[in-house]
Amino acid sequence: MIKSLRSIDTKDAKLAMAHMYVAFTALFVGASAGLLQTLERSGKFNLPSWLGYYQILTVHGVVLGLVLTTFFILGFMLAAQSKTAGKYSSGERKWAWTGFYMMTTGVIITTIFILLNEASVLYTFYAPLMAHPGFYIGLTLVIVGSWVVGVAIFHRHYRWRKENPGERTPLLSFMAVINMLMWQIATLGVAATVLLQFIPWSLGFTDSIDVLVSRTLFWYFGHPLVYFWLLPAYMAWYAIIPKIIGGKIFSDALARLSFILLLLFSIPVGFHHQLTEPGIDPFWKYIQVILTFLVVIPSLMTAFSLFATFESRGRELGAKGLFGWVKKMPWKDVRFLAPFIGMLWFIPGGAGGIINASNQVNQVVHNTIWVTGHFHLTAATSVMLTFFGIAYWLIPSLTGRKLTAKMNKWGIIQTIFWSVGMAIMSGAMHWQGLLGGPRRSAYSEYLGNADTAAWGPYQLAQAIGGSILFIGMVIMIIIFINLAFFAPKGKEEFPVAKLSVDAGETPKIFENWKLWIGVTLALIVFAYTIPFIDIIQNAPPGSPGFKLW
Ligand code: HAS
Repeated sequence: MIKSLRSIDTKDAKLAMAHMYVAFTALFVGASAGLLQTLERSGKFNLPSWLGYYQILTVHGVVLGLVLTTFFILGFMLAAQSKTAGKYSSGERKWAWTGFYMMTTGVIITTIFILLNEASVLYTFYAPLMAHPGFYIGLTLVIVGSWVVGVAIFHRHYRWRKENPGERTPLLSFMAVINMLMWQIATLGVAATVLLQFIPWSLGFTDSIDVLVSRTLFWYFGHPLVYFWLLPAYMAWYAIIPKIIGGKIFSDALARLSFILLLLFSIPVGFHHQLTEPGIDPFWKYIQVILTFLVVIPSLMTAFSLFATFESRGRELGAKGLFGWVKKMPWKDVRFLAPFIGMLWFIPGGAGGIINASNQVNQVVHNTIWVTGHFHLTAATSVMLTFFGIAYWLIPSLTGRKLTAKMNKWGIIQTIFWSVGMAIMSGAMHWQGLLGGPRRSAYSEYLGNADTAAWGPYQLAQAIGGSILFIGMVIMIIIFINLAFFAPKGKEEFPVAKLSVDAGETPKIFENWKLWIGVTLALIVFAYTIPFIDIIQNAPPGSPGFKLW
């Protein structure tokens, strides 16, 4: 029998790869839309008459923020679980495939209505803008499909525990379960607003929509959404990077604790996106700001753990002092370089988040292009560079190919393009935002406006950065195609680190799911019940909305 060159079970590898094909197609489409946006905003380029600015902005946000991320994350988590907990049963695999097809159908439906210009409502689809019902139905399919994939992830973990009673579960499988749990609980909010408000309203069954309720339900989902993107990057930082640098996981317990804290505190914080909105009692905004500061703690724990991992490995290799490890890291290995640069960018990115969350300072930056700069550092740089770093070994290891020295070199070039492009674009966005430059606005809206000249240099810089990023995206797509179809056959390592012998015991309580789900729900009930009742009781008349189709 010929032994497979793939790093995991062949059927599981095909399942994970199916997700990757959609993810990288989304990268191409979404990043191309991004380039057009920055060019339009520079004022040097006019979009063709059949293409609207808000139309491409919707493509960009939906395709990158919802499609690329969800498909990449699910594909990666399925592969990581198959690798560390063992292959899926045929029943579990069927669940995952069903979910995949549901999500893909949903993406096609949503994309059709955006392309028809009947859903130019951006990825946040704020009421009172009303898209074609097909847009909301497509998105519902994506979300419900992801729940169905989640069933496979939960069940595989549950089966491992049954097969290995009393043993510590594989770290990556545990982390995938936490991320999926957070996603399932959080998406209940967006599912509620779409099913109970948007779909009946866009179908004409109701005359109006309660705008504040819809925004509150959206942001109940919106903040954990960004952690759903971040946690897979943390999975790689905690469990994969140590192996790539030749080291060990510093502490299993600390890694699990930080994931549990992220589950607890990432949901009851949605009001920090609504600090300037009337109709929400300031007391409850204050409570959610405090909870936001609590959710920063697991990220600081992650930074601590990463420094510990780097320093321990550095000392093993003879490094001295606090930063001696820097000289000992494998800088020429793109599997390390790309995620590491992602970590570096997360330092200013995270600091920007803390600024956003600080109620008074939020008044300065809210709805300015600073916020766009913030999430291009966090999501589009820290998270995406880590995802690229994962792709360099994951794709060949799933397809039974090798990451060649040539592709490694192209990966390093891609990391440089991405970092330089993002530094220029996101830097200009932060700066313009501090001066009050609004977000989500086309150049054509400024024409004849005194602001046109004032914002010109910043928006030109964004176009330059955006163009460099576009080249980075093209390089990434070429590398992806090479690794998926053309790289030489071989066995590429799926790097998973072992735990350091010096690490302490992992408390059993970390696997007590009833407890963590219970505390998560209790925190949500605490943070949302009273203000939500208040919002409904004191709601002004609903809005009839603006039909965009
Ligand atoms: Fe955010 C808006 C607050 C993190 C994404 N955020 C957004 C939006 C997005 C987004 C998409 O409170 C816009 C939504 C929209 O469309 O309106 N954000 C935070 C806070 C954090 C945070 C407190 N955000 C993220 C992450 C995102 C993301 C992560 C995506 C992945 N954000 C906000 C707020 C708003 C907001 C408000 C609303 C603004 C408004 O007014 O609209 C925190 O989680 C950040 C904690 C992070 C840290 C950094 C830890 C550093 C690490 C790296 C270590 C490096 C090493 C290498 C080891 C504390 C772990 C070192 C090596 C050396 C050599 C030095």
